[in-house]
Order: sequence, then structure tokens, then C-alpha cells
Amino acid sequence: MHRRRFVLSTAGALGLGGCGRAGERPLYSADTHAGDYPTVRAVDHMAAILREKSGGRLDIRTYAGGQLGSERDTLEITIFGGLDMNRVNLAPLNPIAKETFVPALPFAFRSIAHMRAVTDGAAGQKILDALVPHGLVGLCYYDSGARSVYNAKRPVRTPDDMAGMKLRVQNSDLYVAMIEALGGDATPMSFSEVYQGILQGVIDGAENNWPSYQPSRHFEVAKHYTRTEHVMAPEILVINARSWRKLTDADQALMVDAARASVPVMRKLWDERVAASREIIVASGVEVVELDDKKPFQDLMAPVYERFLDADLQNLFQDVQSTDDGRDV
Ligand code: GTR
Repeated sequence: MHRRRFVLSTAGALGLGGCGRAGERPLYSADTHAGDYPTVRAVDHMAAILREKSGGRLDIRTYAGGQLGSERDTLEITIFGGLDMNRVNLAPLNPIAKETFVPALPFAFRSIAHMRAVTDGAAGQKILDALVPHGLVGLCYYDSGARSVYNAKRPVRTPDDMAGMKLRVQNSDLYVAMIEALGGDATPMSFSEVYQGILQGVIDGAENNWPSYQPSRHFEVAKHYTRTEHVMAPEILVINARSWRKLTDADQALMVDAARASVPVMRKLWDERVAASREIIVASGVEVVELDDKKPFQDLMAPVYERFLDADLQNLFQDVQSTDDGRDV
């Protein structure tokens, strides 16, 4: 079936029409991760605050585990209003608002603490604001840690080891260009298809953080994980602009406060999850390659920056670079 028709019929079948008002029904949200994943639990925390503060009028119901489709598809549903909210990575937003390229660029952040400081600060807010003309309001950022390359073929120690390797990327031209600049063969596909893809040899591997590599069981079929930590693009929680405008000013303020309050909760859950996932992965016999020097990988990113960091984005990129590293990690 044509993808768009599928998306529309999925939303229709679920009755997620955007006609409800706050109080008449919960706000519907989607997440590709399972119900116990830190992003889903953070939104549940936000929902609990909303219920409490609004006397039960405001609530969020999350369809977790990719029940409603891939991030790209559910984002489309969210933009036209078939879903109120969505927790996605920045990657599917890249084709929608180019400001999202900046924090999604390879090696854009010096550390997790730097990424957190940026998302908490003025540059982070500018990127959220850039979504408004595209029908979305950005409520907050969540952690996504650092993404690293993994594959079923051989340990990657230098970019040369990636030559010709077929690696899955998210649906963003930025990530196709990044893998190609590293010498790999980039294959965009949805997250839910990666395990089978590796098992069947359609792809050799992919790239992701520990907490995604582990419960997806990609680590069982791609046992070479190299700490390239090439991307630290955060997650983002968005709400459809019309759903947003249906809320009173007071309810919008409650939403913003609840979203903000969910961020430190998420970070704590995230740090715990990183440690737990890593332990499972290491115990399973995965070969984890630590890189003494990431420079050979970084140096190959020059053409990617040239193509995606255009003149309009230079100031935003400078704002990101000049943000202090933060001290929480
Ligand atoms: C995860 C992220 C998801 C999705 C996934 C992917 O780390 O949390 O939102 O982007 O990666 O690679 O598709």
C-alpha cells in the first residue's frame, strides 16, 4: 500500500482525529521505543504531573513500541493532526526544518554535558522555535546519548575498515552523506527493520546508542561495536500546533512546566539505562572497540559540514559551539 495512504488509514482506524479538546480525551502521543524506555517513561511522568495539576483534565496516552508506525510516518501523522504528540529523534525532522541539522551534525557536541547544556539553553530554544512554521511546537529535548557504529562483519578501528560496508541510517540525507563520507554504503530504513536486515545480510550493520542497540537485539546479530560516538543528536517531544492552540494559555503553561520537569527525570533514567544496556552488551561477548583518536573520522566530515551547514545556519552553529560544556556529566 502507498505509504501515505497507510499512514492516513492507520490514524483513521485508531480514531486519532485531531478534533478533541483537552479534557475531552487524552492527548495521543507516539514513541518507537517500548513502554519501559526512558523517553516513554519521561512522557508518562509528564502525564502524571498534568493529571495532578489539572485535576485529571489533561492527560497523555502514549502508543509505545512503534505501534503506529515508523518515526517518519508518525511524524507525518502528527503534522497533519491525526496524532497530538510525538517523541522522535531530530533526524526525521531534518527534511522539515533545517535548523535541526545543527545539533544533528556529526561531532557537533564535545560531550553529553555539552549537548545537555545546549538543549537547556538559548540555541536549543531557537531550534524548538524553528518548528512552529512547520505545524509543530517543540516541548522539550530528551537525551539520546552518543551513537556509534556497529556491524556483523569486522571490527572497525579506522574509517578504512568501513569501506563498502552497508550501514543502515535514519531517513535523513545528512546521515546518508555522513556514512558515505566515511566510506560506507548508507541504506536508509526504519528502525524496526534493522534486526531482520542484518540477519538476512541486506545490511552489514547500523549505528546507535547503547540503549537502542541492546533491547532491539541488534547486538545479537552485529557483534562489533566501535565507540565512534559520531552523533549526539537529542530526542525531541513535539505537539501538533493546532492541538497546542486548542489549549488555554494556562494549560499551555502547565504543559511547558510538566515537559520541563520530565527532563531531569529522563536524564536520570537515561544514565541508568546506558549503564544497564552496556553491561548486558559487554557480558554477551560483543567486541567493543574503543578509539584512542576519533580525528580520522572527524576529518572526513568536512564535505558533510560544507553541504549541510549553509550560511543561514552558521550563527546557530556558533551558538552551539560557544555554549559552555555544563557540569552535570
Ligand atoms: C534511537 C532513537 C529513536 C530512533 C532510532 C533510530 O536512538 O531513540 O528515536 O531515532 O534511534 O535509529 O531510528
